[in-house]
Amino acid sequence: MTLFAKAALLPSGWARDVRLTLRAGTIHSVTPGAAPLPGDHRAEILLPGLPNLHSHAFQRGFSGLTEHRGPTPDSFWTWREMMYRFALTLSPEAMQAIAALAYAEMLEQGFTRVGEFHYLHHAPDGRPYANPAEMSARIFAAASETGISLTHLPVFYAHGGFGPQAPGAGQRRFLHSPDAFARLVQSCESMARPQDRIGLAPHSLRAATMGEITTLAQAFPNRPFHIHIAEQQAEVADCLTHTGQRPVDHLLSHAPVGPDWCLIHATHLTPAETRALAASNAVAGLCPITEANLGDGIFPAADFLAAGGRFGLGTDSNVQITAKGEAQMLEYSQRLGTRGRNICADHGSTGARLFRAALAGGAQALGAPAPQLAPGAPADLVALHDSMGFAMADDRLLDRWIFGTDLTVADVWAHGAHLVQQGRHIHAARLRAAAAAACRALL
Ligand code: NGQ
Ligand code: ZN
Repeated sequence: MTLFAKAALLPSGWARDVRLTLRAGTIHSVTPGAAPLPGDHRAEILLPGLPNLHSHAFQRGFSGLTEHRGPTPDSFWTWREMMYRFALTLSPEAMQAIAALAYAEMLEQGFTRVGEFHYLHHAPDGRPYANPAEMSARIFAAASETGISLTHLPVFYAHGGFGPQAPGAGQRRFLHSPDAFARLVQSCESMARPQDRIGLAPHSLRAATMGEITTLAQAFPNRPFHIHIAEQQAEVADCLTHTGQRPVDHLLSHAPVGPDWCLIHATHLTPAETRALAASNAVAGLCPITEANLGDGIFPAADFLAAGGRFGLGTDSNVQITAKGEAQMLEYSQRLGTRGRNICADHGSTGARLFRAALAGGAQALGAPAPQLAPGAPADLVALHDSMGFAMADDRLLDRWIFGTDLTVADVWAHGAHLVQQGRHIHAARLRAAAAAACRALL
């Protein structure tokens, strides 16, 4: 496959008239200042594909259906009850159909790899399926059907809360003994395509004890290691009651947190925790649209970035699937909180800072080579269309994509496959029909 782009974001910066050749899932050559050849796919603006570092694909199935309240105040915790009720209804077939739609939509938005934080493991009665890795197999099948690259993060879940408390009935599909969990990780290894990675994820400090977390980190070193943390204030208060420390402080002082780690949300941080998290070189896994939807709070982005912190972006609950929207919401939450503008910028373009940081942080968190338009890099590419046709080749393109209205995703390649054409996933109609049928049956 060969491509010609009028403007392309190379590791060295923006270039014009760039010709690329792709071979076997990787970029073979990149030539700026070239002339197009017959047969080249013609792109306007070419970017590396973004990693989506945090997804619960099944939650796509109830997008927009938790936006009403009953007689009592609604919260993260009442949302979680609804989410659990939905989770108890899902068959393996529905899981695959919903995940495939979510992954196709991610590709349509410019995400070329997904980190699937996967905890819906067992049958609705809580017993393992005949194949204990059945639900993980459905995630791999959805990734294969759509072509997105997958970092699969099977989740270790054992408890219902700090203490530890016994798990609740709504959590019965999530639970493993440490031994059964280790077997699940092994099974996942055997399902991975060459572009896939297997990490692991103790769900949270609520669902795994510090002893379980450190044992897992020792047993499975050098892989993506993700955990939800400090998302809700009630969780911070519970952690203080049980450990005398706040969640991120507690984790950083008891676990070997380093560059393989990704702390999802990490919303509630003191200034000292913010600096310590940045210094750990772990990635903060920010999911700004879900964090807004669930009423989590505002991540201290300015202080974290000033301390050299690394972050990536995730679509988490998949209530909306949009790459530019996550970056935009991150910046807008900061503006609302600080009453300033261009908070996530260094100096210069905010869009470029957000894009480059999310690219590097997302790849780090997902244990994948950083997507870049360079020979040897994975052929994960996004072509944007500019409806205004401005002849730009600079960072304003990223500002206009993320904050403006004129740039849209036209084509996407993941691992060299041309999966999105003219804004649509090549199997969009079939995948949408299958997911719609599965969801209608559940509702
Ligand atoms: C999850 N999601 O695991 O899907 C969580 C909710 C929990 C988000 N936090 C459940 N966004 O944290 O216990
Ligand atoms: Zn999550």
